[in-house]
Amino acid sequence: MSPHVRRAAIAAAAATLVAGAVYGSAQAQEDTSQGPSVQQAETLRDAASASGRFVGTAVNDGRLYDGNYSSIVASEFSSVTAENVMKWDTVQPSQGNFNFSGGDRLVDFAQQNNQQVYGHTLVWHSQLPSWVSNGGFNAEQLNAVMENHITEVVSHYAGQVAYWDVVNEAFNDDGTLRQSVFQQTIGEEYIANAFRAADAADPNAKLCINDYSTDGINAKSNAMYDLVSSLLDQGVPIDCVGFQSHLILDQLPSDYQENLQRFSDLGLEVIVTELDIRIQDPADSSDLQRQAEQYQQVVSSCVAVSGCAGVTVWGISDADSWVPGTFPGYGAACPWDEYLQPKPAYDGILTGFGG
Ligand code: 9MR
Repeated sequence: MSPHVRRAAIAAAAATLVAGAVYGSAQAQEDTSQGPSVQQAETLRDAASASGRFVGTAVNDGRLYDGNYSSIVASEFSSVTAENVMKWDTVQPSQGNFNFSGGDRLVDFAQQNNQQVYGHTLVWHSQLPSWVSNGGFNAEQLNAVMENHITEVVSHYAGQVAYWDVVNEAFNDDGTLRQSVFQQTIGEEYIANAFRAADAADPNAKLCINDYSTDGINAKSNAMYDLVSSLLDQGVPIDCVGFQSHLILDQLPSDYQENLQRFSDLGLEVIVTELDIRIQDPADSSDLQRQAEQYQQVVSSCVAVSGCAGVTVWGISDADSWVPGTFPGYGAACPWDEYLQPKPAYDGILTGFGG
């Protein structure tokens, strides 16, 4: 059995356990009701679980203290991703100084709410402290720095984090490898080295490569396809490919599902890791309706692809989204509005999961 097939079998067994646990608790609640009951509205996590998928959200650490925010995260989602607090600049801001406080807070929250934790991210050119990016390390030294970071972080969370984005955003949009400090100093083998280090630190975590603008079939996703095929051929322990899916209203690639499918056909899990759909200001009701349909299409594409393990949205509320800060003139990208009221997009996701 090749390493990735072995990993996929472990993954399937773990997913069944999680789904069973969630379903089991819902059953227990129903069994205590007397006579005809008023059905509680179905949540995203119920619908996702019924389709054998997880539904996740990025969690903003600073917002977990808001009871309205945290109760939505707890009740609607079966998976959580740290929006920022598991990134290198937070976790190892200076060499050898590790800070797991934010990540530990999220893991505790997830355990209290019977949720999976999706780890984001180990090796990325952004949110990388300058002691790494401008440290003047040679190839051997930087490889050791990278592997040590991975070993410390993954072993700290071993058994608690189900998936890791091991390498994030390795490509340019034209499909060439991004000239990050890792690529420039170590060369392309930094990618395989990173996966091997993560596998050694937690053989049960599922290990992903993640990128944006790989959502349709294009030069960048073709390059990703070639890279992961070659990693599999070399026996590198890779389990999954993340498709960030930071989409623009009315620009969902028509070959979105076909693209997920071709990666799934390699025997890898595919995951929609950072879904949002931004709208040019001001969003009107027709925009919000089309946004709902496009959220639904993304989710139903995942449900239609056997290897698609789940969908994570990149934040619940328009009040906290990264979009307006990065794309001035765009917003309204999330499933809840700035007052934490569900938007039509919420129903789109629910319907996409078959709810
Ligand atoms: O949402 C994150 C935002 O709060 C940070 O300021 C930003 C810094 O780069 O990162 C955002 O999340 C990114 C994710 O980690 C990787 N893919 C793109 C996401 C949006 O920029």
